[in-house]
Amino acid sequence: GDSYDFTNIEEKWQQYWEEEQLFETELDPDKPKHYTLEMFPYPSGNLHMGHVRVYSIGDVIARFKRMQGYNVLHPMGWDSFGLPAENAAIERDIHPNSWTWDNIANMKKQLKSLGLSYDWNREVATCHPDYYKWTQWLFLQLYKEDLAYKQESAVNWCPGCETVLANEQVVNGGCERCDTEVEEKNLAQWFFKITEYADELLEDHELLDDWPDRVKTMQQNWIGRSEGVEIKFPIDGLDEELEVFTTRPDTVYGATYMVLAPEHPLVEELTSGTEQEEEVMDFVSEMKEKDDEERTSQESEKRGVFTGGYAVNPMTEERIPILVANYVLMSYGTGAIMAVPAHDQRDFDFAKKYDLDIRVVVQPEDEEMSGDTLEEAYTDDGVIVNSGMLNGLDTDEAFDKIADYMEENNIGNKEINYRLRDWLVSRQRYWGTPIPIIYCDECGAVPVPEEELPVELPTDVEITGHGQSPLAQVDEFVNTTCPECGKAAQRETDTMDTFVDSSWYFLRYTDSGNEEEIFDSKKANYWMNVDQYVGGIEHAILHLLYARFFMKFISDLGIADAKEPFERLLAQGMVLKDGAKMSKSKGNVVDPLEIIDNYGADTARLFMLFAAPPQKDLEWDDEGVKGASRFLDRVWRVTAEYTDQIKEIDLDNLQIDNLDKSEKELYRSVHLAIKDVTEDLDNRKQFNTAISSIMELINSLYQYRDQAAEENIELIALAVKTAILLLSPFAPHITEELWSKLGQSESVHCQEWPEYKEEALKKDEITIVVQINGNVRDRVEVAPNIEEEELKELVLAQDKVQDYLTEDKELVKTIVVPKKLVNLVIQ
Ligand code: ANZ
Ligand code: ZN
Repeated sequence: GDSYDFTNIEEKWQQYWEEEQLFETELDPDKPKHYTLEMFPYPSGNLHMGHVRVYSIGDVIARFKRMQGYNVLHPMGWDSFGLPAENAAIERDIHPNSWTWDNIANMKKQLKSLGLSYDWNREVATCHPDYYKWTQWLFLQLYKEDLAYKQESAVNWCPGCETVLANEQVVNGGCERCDTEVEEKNLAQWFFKITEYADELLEDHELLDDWPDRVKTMQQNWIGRSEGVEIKFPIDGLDEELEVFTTRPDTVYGATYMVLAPEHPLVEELTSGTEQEEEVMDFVSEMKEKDDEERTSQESEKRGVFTGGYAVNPMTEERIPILVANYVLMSYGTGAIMAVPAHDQRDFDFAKKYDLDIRVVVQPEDEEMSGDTLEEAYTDDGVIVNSGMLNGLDTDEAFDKIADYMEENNIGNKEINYRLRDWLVSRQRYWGTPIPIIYCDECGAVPVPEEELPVELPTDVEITGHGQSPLAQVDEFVNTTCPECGKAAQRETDTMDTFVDSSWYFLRYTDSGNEEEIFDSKKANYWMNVDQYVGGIEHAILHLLYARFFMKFISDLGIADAKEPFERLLAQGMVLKDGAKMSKSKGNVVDPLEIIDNYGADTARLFMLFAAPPQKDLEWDDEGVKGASRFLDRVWRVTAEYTDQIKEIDLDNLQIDNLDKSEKELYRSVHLAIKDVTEDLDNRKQFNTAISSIMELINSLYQYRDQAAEENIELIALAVKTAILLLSPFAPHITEELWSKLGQSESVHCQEWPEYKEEALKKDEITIVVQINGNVRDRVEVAPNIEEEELKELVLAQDKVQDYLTEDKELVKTIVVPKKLVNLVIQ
């Protein structure tokens, strides 16, 4: 017969879907909606296997939900601002604009060759003025609400190229391009106050039941909320106080020394003119060359020096030495700590090294501890000792008591600290969204009036990789007039972090053509939130946190109701080859286009979805690809064999009352497959086992064909059609072709998802184990309601049993355990 010519078939149906606008969606209040979204790609040039995987996963969900009767939104677009476009400009003298749009055109073609069910009408590209106009609009709203502000902050500066470097351009402390040692330089930069939403971002994890726990945990650690007390320690001989942040005020009686971060302003004050000055300043300048991570990493040794100064413990009036050390950071808390070596491991290690006092103030209820014999810090809860008014309390009670006492006596204040910092969004880059601010000598920073948006990115720019922000060199861009007073003024020349662009794109999809507003609230409220978001675990923190922050802000603006953007999150695993992530540098890349050319998109998709559950890493396997291809061939052949007969069949004529045994088995297989595939797709998102169930159905069909004395063509029609329907989300082209060959005029993707019948799942035979003298010798299949006498007779009639009932043996007893076993005692 005709074999499966995937090249022509796949192209034909892709064209058909496009012409018929099969996947274009409109708001429909009468239908339940489902919004499936995969993280949009950066248009780097070509699709890689990771893309194929994530987009195949999303496509299965979208197609399945559509067949289940949902009005499905499944859009696609481009995260198209960013550094690689500028690098291409420098290295190959291509304008970032044309580089980006060429890549978009190319990758769009590649996505289409995978047969993905996108509503391309809603396509967005973050580098398009129609899109970034609204990114700028959001910036202005944040500015209005005091959630965008400008402040000095350090950047990586390459003295060789005389330019600011992104973190990823700094390699081992040197410039990626010229290898010059990178310096820190302070620039006034824009920040978003994400910290204002820290608590809400934490609390609303509660709404995210269907997110992986590990993602929520990572976000939690990133936000890093700590409740504690800021305690003021008077400084001996100075009219000043040293403030420290501690989460363990209950251990204040155990503080035996204080530590300042090297950058702490008190360091100079305490040491200037003293004999310690030189040693301390040498230490400080050595530390300033290392970044926070290097200073505090587990491997780097704790080091410190004495400042010569003393603080007074406000609870004991004791004088305790003040040191400077590498393990305390200026960027957290107050940049200073009280050290309690008996109960903090970092302090313990440091105290051991420098022979400082270790004083136990918490111990387990049934054990006495001493600082002299302690081998590591005791960090668990326990009973307070050696602590005046706190003695005998447990740690929690002591926390509350001392915190209240300190507040009442003006010794300290309860504080909540966050590890999370405000979001630095300024980039000294060309290929990004211009920040819509104008600087006027008279009026200061003035927001660009909304009706003047977008502030367009000029195209005539020289990108050399040298000098300040490229936009600063474009006079026609920079020079403008003040919106307030009309005098000459200058535009901001920084652009925004590309994470800003991707923090709200899911909302724009709901109304991407809107020229009047960021989106129509009615549409956003109909579609949001995203029911299923699919993407890489590498975005577990930043992108997902920023998107959640923007959603909350937009919700507070009153233009959308949703508080959370993504209802369910699926973090897909990586695509590996030979045990390693596919990457150019490892030379282990398999090109998706080659696989599509050689095997077809359906095979590529099916392999990806079958080889591993979506959340797990997937090992590329050429044999697996061939296996997927053979399976599709099997479906093709068995359908082809019956096509002419099935075409004539009306499934309503299927009689199920008088099916014989093999018919019943096939009938049961059909419904079992429906049940398993539906549950795997709906709840568990286990596409690999869903595909196995379809394979089992096809096997049953072949088995039936080989065994049936007389073929029940209605039943075969049911099995074939069901298999095609179940397979259609995974392999959309071949199923569309087979469906049309069966004489159907409407797309397989517009069919209703089949439903299983509970009664069809019942196995109407049970297996009874036959034992002779307690040993299993045989099994028989019987009706579940068989009479005991009938069962005995049947068992005795079995050949294997007869073999044991030789002339010299006698059956002395028959024991029947209903529905399970028959034991024959023979002597
Ligand atoms: C005394 C103490 C006793 C502490 C004890 C801990 C255990 P989290 O939970 O991460 O907020 N700390 C405070 N500021 C610091 C800084 N700038 N650099 C390094 N360490 C700093 O941690 C808070 C604890 O980390 C604080 O509580 C402080 O040590 C330390 F048995 O104070 B603790
Ligand atoms: Zn002005």
